[in-house]
Amino acid sequence: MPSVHLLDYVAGNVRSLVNAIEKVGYTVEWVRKPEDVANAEKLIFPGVGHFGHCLTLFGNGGYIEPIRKHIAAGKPTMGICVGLQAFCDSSEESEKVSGIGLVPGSLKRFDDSDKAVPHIGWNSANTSRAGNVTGDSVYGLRPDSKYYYVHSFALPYVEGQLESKGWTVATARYGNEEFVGALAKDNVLLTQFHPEKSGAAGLRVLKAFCDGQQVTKLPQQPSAQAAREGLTRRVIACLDVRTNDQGDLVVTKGDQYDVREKDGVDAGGAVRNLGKPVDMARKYYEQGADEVTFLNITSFRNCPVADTPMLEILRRTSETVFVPLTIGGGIRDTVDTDGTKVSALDIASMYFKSGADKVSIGSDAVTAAEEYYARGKTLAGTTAIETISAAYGNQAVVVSVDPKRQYVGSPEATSHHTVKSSTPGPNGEEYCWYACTIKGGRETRDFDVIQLVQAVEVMGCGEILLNCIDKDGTNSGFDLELINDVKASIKIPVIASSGAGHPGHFAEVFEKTPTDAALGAGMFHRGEYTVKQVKEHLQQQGLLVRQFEDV
Ligand code: 1PR
Repeated sequence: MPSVHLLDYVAGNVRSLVNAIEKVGYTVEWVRKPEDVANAEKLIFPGVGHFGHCLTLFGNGGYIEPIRKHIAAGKPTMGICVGLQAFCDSSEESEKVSGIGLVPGSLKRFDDSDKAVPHIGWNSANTSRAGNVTGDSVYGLRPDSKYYYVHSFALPYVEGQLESKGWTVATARYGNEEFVGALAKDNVLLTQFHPEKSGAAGLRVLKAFCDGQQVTKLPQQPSAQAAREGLTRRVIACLDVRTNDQGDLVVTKGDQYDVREKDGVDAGGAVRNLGKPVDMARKYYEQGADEVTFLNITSFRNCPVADTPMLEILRRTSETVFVPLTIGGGIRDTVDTDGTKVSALDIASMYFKSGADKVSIGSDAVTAAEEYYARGKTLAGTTAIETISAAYGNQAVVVSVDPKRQYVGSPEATSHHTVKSSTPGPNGEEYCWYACTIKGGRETRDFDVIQLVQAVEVMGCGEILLNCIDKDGTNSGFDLELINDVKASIKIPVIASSGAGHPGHFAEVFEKTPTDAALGAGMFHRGEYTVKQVKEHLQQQGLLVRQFEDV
């Protein structure tokens, strides 16, 4: 098999990229020191984390000159995400550090006054906006395809500026901001999006780069509808995974977090078994899920951390599922079966190496946030959220919230932040506050969801997975009041979860709240609806979605 070289200058979550490269028919050879660059023909530079951190490592490692030579020699070079940014002049993210300067321009942070930042999700990389109306596909990019982005800083698009220097530019739009989604010139391809996480559309770009196919003909000119720009509505399939009483890992689903069967032959306590995690993840990928989330809802207490069955599930899933994978459950400092201390960062690193793109933290985030307030809103620097986001970037850290409604007669009846609810409490109470819970809802804290999300945003969390125990498994729709309230209190993206029972609930949550994504579980697992049906429904309602593409 032919090979491509991958730059390994920092421990990153590059497993998915390796899988994607292998999927398009190449093997990976590693560049581990600057001298290795000379052995490379095709070189890929995966950008990790922070602009300044990335360039400092890169500069201190002695890579900049060898890479310049590699490019000057006309050899194929690709940069992904921060790997695109590093080739620009500079970035607002670290003003003291200079970029490589191959691409003129400076990266700016997205304006968060009217939208969530980071920009997470599927968006265009459309070369026709920037003047390519010839019907050509540059490095396999198509105007009607969508690609997975996750970043807070972007290169603003200024018409004609880069084109006048010989670059072909693919653009995307987030809110009112138009930015560079990809850039190509001769032997260089730079993508702000992650091709390895962009399904068939991304694999096509990766293959075109590896095969050296700079320009091909588009199979067809897309319709205006298909080439509509902007961030699509993200639909996530979530798999709650646990061991059943036979010791097998199964996908399960609770009713308000109770996963034991209540009727039928298994009534009286067996764990509800809805299928095999790897097979179900693949099925949802093929139905068009924009992301797949695994929540390990029980910890595997009798097993060494390194043998955690979730690692194997991730390894196998990431070989065939080329959309972002999130893993949650048990991400905290722990002690291994042999007594060794294992940090939350070590656990997260194992998951990233096995193919996860994000980790989701539940109980530990609540404890850390409570301590943050107890210290007078000062950061400890040692929490799971802080250490993992420092190493892998904020976008890699999700906080999963499990709130439960607490009804009160009036806002004065509690010190917590309340909402006026259209569904009164058992005694006719008109207000409620949302209490955080830990340990899968088993323990309720005197701490509200707004306190939690505001604290974890400061600590470096990049996204909130907002469950709601009252709604979980009810098929009665999302808790719109909760979602609106949380969205109004933070800038980072929110994934609405709990209560989806049919495609109309997805349309409702996107229309009646500013949520950034919506997640479903039970309705998909029970086979009542497919992700594809949800997307079709959203599209009929005029909402922009990504449809599954075949290779
Ligand atoms: O506390 O860091 O070890 O993480 C544990 C994780 O496991 C948390 O993310 C917590 O939400 C999750 N969890 C714990 N117990 C349960 C349970 O169900 N007994 N599942 C549980 C939470 C949330 C969603 C769910 C949606 C949508 N599940 O994944 O699937 O509510 O369901 P629906 O669409 O069917 O209504 P830590």
